Amino acid sequence: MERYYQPEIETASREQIKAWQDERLVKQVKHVWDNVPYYRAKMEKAGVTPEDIKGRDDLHKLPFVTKDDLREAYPYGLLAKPLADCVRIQSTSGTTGKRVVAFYTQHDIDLWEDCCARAIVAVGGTKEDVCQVSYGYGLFTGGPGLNGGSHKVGCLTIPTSSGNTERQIMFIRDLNATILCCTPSYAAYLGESMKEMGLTPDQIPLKAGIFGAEAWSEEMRHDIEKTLGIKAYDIYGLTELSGPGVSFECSAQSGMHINEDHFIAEIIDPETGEVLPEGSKGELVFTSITKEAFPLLRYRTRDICILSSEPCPCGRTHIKMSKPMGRSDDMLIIRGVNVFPSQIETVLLNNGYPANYQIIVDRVRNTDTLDVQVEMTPEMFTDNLGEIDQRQKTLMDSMRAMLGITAKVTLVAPKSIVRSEGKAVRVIDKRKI
Ligand code: DLL
Repeated sequence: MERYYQPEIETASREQIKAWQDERLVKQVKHVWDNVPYYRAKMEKAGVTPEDIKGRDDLHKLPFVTKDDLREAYPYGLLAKPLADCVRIQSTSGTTGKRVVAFYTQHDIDLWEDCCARAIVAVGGTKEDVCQVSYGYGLFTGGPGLNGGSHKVGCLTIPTSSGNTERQIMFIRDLNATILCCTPSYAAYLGESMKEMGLTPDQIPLKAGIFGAEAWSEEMRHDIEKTLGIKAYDIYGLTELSGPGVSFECSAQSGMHINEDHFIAEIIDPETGEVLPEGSKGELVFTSITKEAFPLLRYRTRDICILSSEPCPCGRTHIKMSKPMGRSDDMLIIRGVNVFPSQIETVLLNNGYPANYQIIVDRVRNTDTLDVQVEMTPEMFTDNLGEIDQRQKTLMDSMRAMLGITAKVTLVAPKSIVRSEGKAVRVIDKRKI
């Protein structure tokens, strides 16, 4: 029997969901108009006032918000509540050096954790379960979000955070973890490590996994399910909207239900901004209708996907989104961490290198690798290998500080990276996802 965390919401009629969205949107637009001068200016420029927005059918009248707006308004420009009412920030990389900082009131955190709790119950989680949260804790939303959701469900929560594979496996086995939350690539890696230790799926107590923060294929799902002996479910979200739990998979494992009582989803043509009919492939745009501290109206996620309101056998009535099929910008997700080529470029320029570089991304044994090849200037070029080695180390340290993950940096001879006739080919992504 399908179980729900908030049945009256998760199985509400479409009319009820629309009524919630209409009412909450009107309130939200007034909230940002009254409290966020940046928004008011944007709306005035677009010629819209709160009176023009009577419900979700008027949503298209509002201007889009993009990552550029977040950068421009950094850090407090989009804050809609006094700082004294905020209790937390979470953060992720922005398009250049500036990070995205999202603020939360206690109420925002409460609703976010409800969304994560819905995801845990959807995979069969109850208070009898032991939930190991192996997403990173800290500024990244994965750990804190699922941790909060797991508490709400009443699971025994193991906050291992990411890394230290031996310890992860020890806790899974010794504490009989039944639900694992981490990135799909880390789940695959844990699976392989356990297989190498000679563990068969029936010796692993896990029964379900909640994996997201990066793209993963159906093949990868089958591999993970086989090695760990579990059902593997997808979860989607982004820091700007709260974090994981914007949408989540149910027992049907075919698309993720968007928590429509908190987020209104639209699909647009990334080139023209035109709203596309249901079933079209396009860029996902979200409006957060319940967030107090950091509400975003028509936020362009850059994720490409398809929406469907086909009835779902699980009984949930909220619309489903497909797995993201790519992005309409150049953001890469490496080991679950968002990386923009422009961040790498900034590090190079700050360290006195010309912007002749190539980023090579691959997936080796289910783990993403990031190699950056950087051309030296003729003045830097030397046959002193020790000096080159030192330069590479310095660059790797700066990259780690900027990106939050380790990149392998290789310095190459001047003019050795092939010049392209058109746009420079900065990124070679060899991963087959
Ligand atoms: O990745 C939040 C999250 C944490 C989601 C844990 C799921 C689990 P950000 O770091 O802000 O937030 O990155 C957001 O990651 O726009 C997508 O491009 C990508 N992404 C997130 N979930 C998925 C997924 C978290 N299930 C960006 N499949 C988003 C594919 C995903 N891509």
